[in-house]
Amino acid sequence: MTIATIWCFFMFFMLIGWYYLGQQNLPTRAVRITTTQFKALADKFIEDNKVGEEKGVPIVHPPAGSDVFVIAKKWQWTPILELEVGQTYTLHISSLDVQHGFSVQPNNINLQIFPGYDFIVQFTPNQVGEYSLICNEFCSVGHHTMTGKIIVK
Ligand SMILES: [Cu+2]
Repeated sequence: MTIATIWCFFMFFMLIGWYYLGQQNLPTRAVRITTTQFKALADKFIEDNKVGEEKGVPIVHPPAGSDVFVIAKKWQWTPILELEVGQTYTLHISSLDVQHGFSVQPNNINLQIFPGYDFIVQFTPNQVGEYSLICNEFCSVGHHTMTGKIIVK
């Protein structure tokens, strides 16, 4: 019992410690926003920075260091981002319907995305290549098809 109790406390404090030591999750801020407001901001961002399209999904190339909007919606991440290596971008991510999970692979970034909140996170891609964006929160029947892309040049 004593060992189990000590272990419980150790694991509990490791949860807090790992936030600072583990570097597995980026610090985020969340601010309230309606889905209509977020969609309007994201649509304007896409319209202003669109450079192409892939299977109906817009590809955007925002200026280095700018604010970047990503929409999560059953079952698609919009848009496809084209970013520059070594530049820091401010990502704004929100959902227009249900809870989704924003997961960038192979980077170890995992964020829970809810409708009604703008999740703001600083992102600096440090390697050239194509990053996969997947949903890691079950969001009903098409969940497994919910993939997106970040292209780093
Ligand atoms: Cu999902």
